[in-house]
Amino acid sequence: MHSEKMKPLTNQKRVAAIHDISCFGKCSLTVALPIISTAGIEVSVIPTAVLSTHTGGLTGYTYRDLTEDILPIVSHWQSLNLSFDAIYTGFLGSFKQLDIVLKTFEQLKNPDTLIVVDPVMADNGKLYSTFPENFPEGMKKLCARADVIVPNITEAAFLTGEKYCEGPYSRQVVERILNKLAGLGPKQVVLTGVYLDEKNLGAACYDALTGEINYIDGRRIDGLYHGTGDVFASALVACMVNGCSLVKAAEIAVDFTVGCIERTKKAGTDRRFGVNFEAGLPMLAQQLGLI
Ligand code: PXL
Repeated sequence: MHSEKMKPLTNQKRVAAIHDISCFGKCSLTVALPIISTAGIEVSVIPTAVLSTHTGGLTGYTYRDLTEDILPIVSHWQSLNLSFDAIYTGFLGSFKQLDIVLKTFEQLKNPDTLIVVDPVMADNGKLYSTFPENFPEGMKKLCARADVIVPNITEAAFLTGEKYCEGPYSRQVVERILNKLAGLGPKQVVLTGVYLDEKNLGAACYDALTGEINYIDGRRIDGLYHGTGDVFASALVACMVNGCSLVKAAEIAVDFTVGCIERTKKAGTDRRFGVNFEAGLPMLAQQLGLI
């Protein structure tokens, strides 16, 4: 007989994470894996591309597109009858992968699988250099199939046709964007990089079913810290799969991300090299009641 203590082991949750591997620079899978694992969740990965570094502010990176590997990986998984509590997508390696990832949803999801789409493609008003101009149009289809989408302000502008502008933002503008994003089809939206004044920055959450809007604030620290979108979305997924509500998950994820940025600012390391999320992992486990 198993003791009560054994239960969590048999009920361990499993997430499929579909992102690139940037070998250096702390983003995508190299942050999703440790952060979601910290929450006690098994992470299976489908790498979309392998790069020597991410593409933000760095040049000369290698780029191996893994488009042709995704469906064979999924087919093999299907033969093993694996089930996933969530599928979490981020940086994709090609335009063709948008349709392939849609197929992957069909093949791997069961009625209870949470689909979280981070429409990684742009920041600071600009589309990332690896994506063609029509990529946002294709990304809308992925957002339509998601339970939760996690765009930043720039990605939201590309997805809604709103003009990109820097903040502070009015609630009216934020709520118009949230409504348009919900109009793409996801059940819930977490818009990141939202600030209503110069001192605070965080996320705005929208639940399309209830119409509820929540603003979650953290301390605003000036400057662009690379990989923080992936750090935030990974923490959000970790919390939601552990049973947190959208708003509770966003609160923990904002706190976690702000902590990473503060630590990194204090250390004075190159902002392109990513944030120190590692030192925040024990606290994340504690907030989730795991230690
Ligand atoms: O953090 C988003 C991201 C993920 N993967 C790659 C990137 C970026 C952002 O620049 O270049 C390869």
